[in-house]
Amino acid sequence: MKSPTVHLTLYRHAGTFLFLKIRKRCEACDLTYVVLSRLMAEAFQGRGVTLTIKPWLNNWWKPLWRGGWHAPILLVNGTVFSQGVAPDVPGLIRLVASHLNDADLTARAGDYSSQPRPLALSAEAIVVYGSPACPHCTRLILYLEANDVAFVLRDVSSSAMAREELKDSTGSLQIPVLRKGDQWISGMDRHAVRELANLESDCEPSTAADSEYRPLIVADQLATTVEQAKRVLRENQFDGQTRASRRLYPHQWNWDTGFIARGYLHFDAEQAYREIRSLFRAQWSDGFLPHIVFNPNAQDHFPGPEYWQADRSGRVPADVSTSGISQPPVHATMIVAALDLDPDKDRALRFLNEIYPKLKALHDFFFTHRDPRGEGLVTAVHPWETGIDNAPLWDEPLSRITSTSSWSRDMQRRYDELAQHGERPPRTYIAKYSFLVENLFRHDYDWQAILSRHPFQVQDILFNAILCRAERDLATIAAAVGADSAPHIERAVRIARAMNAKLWNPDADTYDSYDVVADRHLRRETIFSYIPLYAGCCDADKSAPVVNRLRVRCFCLADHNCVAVPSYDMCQADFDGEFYWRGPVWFNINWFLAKGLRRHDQPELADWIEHSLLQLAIRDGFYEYYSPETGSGLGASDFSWTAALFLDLAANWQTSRDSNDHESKEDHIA
Ligand code: 9WN
Repeated sequence: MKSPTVHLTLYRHAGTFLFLKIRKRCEACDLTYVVLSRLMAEAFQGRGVTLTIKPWLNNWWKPLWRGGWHAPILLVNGTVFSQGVAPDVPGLIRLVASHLNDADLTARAGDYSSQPRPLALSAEAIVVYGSPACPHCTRLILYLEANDVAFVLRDVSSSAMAREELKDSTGSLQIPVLRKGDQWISGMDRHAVRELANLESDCEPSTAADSEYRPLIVADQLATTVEQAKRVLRENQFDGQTRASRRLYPHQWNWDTGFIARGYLHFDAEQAYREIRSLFRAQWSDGFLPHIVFNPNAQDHFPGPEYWQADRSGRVPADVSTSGISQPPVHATMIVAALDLDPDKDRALRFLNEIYPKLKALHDFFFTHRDPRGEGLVTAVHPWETGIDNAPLWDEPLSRITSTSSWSRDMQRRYDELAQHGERPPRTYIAKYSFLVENLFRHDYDWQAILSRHPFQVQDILFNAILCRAERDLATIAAAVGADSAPHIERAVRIARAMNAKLWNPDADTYDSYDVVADRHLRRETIFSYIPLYAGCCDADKSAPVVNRLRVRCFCLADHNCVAVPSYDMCQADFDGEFYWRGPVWFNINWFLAKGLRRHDQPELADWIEHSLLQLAIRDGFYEYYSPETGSGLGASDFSWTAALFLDLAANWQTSRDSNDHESKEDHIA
């Protein structure tokens, strides 16, 4: 007989509908999430209870016809259990137990009933309102412990009394809250915490990181989010290809497609190959791969093909519209995994055989046309070409451009319509971006002429590290399809040598990008300096100092103050956790970093990053990027590469859990 199942569905006050987007935090929703996560990991564990979390605005009509209109809405087997407030925990346990006919579970409801009020506390006592399943609470608690601050913990997920106190003192249910007498602060704001707890101020590099700490991943929630990730990829398809995002980026983007293909390899290898094929269909005759392949049937995008005037190059394939700059070549690295992930090995080999010459032509292009002095380093000609558009690294080279351009107004309009204020580069930057594009098409995309006078030319550390890794992976592909792998290995060695000589900064113990026009290093404390770890291209004597520096700078590694690794050092005065590539957490960069740390014998740090990413998506969905301090999703929602890389991380998490289970079973037998 099939054992009974209870389906819990939570609609959080989040999501988008048409042009509406919810951005306001809903504390009752956060609390409900925390309560349910905890129950799934404890009382409901192994009892046939499933939990699905959905953004309410995308689905508002579904709970409505069951009588639910006020998020958070919790349905138990399709019937509204609670709405507008966090659920009554013992009542929920009893209801689930009655559906399951589980007397043992009914008895456990008592474990979650109200706790007595704490004894009268002195005005100096510190009280934390939180719950073990809330990541920011855990961060706050560990932070207080690390700083030897004594406190009383009131768990609002198990105690209705604690919830009342919280509501009385702060007027809301948002957690964590740290209270001292009648002062309180909400959230994990370590500056405010230090002030309230009378600790000396810090914005010190975080040496107190606890490498043992990993966010909790609940297998059922992970499984549900995996299905959501697949759905996001499918729903982002248009005319057979996956758009970077439905509204903000409604065409096919270059490095996005690489990441997206990696995600599809986990459940639809045929689609992974279709994505890569479609991108390379737009490859120019010199091997160049454009950063956008425009779909004429998709919605307008600014700047569209008419602004790029790519046809002036005379090298664009017939019937395709493209931009005129490229992006970091992640494709060989993403698709080499077909050899392991595609269950149909012949099909994988057939595809790799087909794509190998195109990948080779792309890598050849970079060395033939973008390395004019034969240094072994590729030069990018536009900030968009690096993929990290407004990284602080580009401020200095862009400061040379003073011209204005006609399109800044249109571009600004697109950002105003589609993105939130303060999350995108300002108009002054856009004018510079457009000036650079105009300079490219005025030279008919003649790279030699461009490189002799273009004002923006950078040897980007991220781009070159990615190419170094990609050459190694292309060597693997070459070997698999019976081609010569030696030239790729040689080229990887050449890039590595150049990176370790020219881009190494001995004073900082890490790598810089290089301003070719000014002939000097671009030293800013960005996370991109550490990506050579991932490429496996660091000299043997350099990797340990790089890891060491990463640990002691303000990148929050395994630190409870952050949700994952920010893109810019948080101690920098111009760090901005909401501003695109100048602070937020990005999935792809964290994915690279975790791989790099694993490669360099730092499995705990790599686990921390990967678990943090999984938890971010489980909790908030698949955003373009996230605030490192609050974890809130920013930029485009349902962003394709976040969903795709989530699938890759989830599969790895499952594999390593299975192998741990297997090992522990073997230990037991032994
Ligand atoms: C310009 C599509 C792309 C990413 C880039 C990211 C952003 C475009 C933009 O979106 O750039 O290419 O309009 O801001 O910076 O990495 O490929 O997701």
